[in-house]
Amino acid sequence: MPYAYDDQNIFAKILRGEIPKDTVLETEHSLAFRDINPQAPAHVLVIPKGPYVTFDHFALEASVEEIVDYTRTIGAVCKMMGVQPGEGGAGYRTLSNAGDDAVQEVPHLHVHILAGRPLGPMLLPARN
Ligand code: DGP
Repeated sequence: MPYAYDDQNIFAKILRGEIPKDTVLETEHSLAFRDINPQAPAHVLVIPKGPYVTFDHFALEASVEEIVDYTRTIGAVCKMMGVQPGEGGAGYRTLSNAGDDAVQEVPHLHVHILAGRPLGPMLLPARN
């Protein structure tokens, strides 16, 4: 089933300026802003401005220009945060939740960039 984009989701409202945001970086096709409920000392969300629900949706349907802009924006935010391991930073984690199993709360693609403390193992141990 193709993705249906809900333009009433909270990030669509942020993009339209209906809800305040703490902007880190804005480009032609992307927006980076601080997470309202940070899970690490530094926690930034990067979203495309286009109506994409998940990473796979974006990766398969976005234009080359959007993909390049979005990828470069994630890199630029890592640079601004000073977390690049190749530049003496202590590292970071990017993650993007998609769908029910991953507990995606907001149905607009967002990559989390988490940093500022040891982030532990990639996933919690399985409960089954
Ligand atoms: P996820 O579970 O991956 O869909 O994470 C959604 C994230 O969005 C979560 O870490 C909290 C954040 N969030 C939800 N509402 C808002 C909001 O209104 N403003 C900001 N800045 N972040 C929000």
